[in-house]
Amino acid sequence: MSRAFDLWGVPFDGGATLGWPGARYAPDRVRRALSWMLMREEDGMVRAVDAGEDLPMPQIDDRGDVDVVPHELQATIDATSEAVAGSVRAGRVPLVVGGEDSLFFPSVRGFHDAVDGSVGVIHFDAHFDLLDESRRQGRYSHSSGMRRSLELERVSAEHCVQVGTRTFNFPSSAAFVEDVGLLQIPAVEVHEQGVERVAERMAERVAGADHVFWSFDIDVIDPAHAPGAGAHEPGGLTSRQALDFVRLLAPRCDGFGVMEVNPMMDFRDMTSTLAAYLIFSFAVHAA
Ligand SMILES: [Mn+2]
Repeated sequence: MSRAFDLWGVPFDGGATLGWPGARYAPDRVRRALSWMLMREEDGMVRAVDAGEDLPMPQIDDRGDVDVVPHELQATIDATSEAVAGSVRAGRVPLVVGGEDSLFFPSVRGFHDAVDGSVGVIHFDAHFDLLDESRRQGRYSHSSGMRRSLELERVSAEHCVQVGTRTFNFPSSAAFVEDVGLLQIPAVEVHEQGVERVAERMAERVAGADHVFWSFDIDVIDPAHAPGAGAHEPGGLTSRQALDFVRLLAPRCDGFGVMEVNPMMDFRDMTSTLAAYLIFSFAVHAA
């Protein structure tokens, strides 16, 4: 049985309390880049060159943009959760294009609220996103998505994994990872162990979850491959590694969100283009 997909844009960057705003422009640019892949269809098939086979063209319905409220974070968060939940309840796989990473939590929440059973979260990010409420960033910023997701009733740390973390972060966030038993696979380990081994570890991690949502902050990719991000952390994944992860793990996932693509920091749309490839690859291999 093949699965169908709903594409949602969330043109909002009001939760970018650190780093650069501009992710509100991502949905339009990513949609434009997607057309390059969509035109490869022949008789309902597309050649998946990396996989070495012809595969069915995924059925992606562009649902347009979520009805964001640019000056109101909470209303935007709620609208995003509703959009995602609506797609999941309709039996469709949501593909979310942020927006900055404050849309990570409402995406997971909408997904969680629309399913029964346990929910696993795959979180690709240079950062931990484990901040608790603070005066500077509030409760629902682009730095707290994983923390808030772990508070959802049927999300447990044992089914969650963070991949691609690197450079420097808060000691208190690292202590939180230990306390709750979250698995973190830093970028260093991805480079040391290779994509296939890490993908196996991830699959084991989410094996016990009834449903899996994958949130992909584009800054998990090295700035050399993805300059159009909300912040630059050197030493990240390559675009090749990212596409390989998506090809290997998409079949195990039931929702996908790409966050933090920032066209204002981008170079000739190369990051929006990569985001479109990640989304399209996810749909091809998750279908
Ligand atoms: Mn990040």
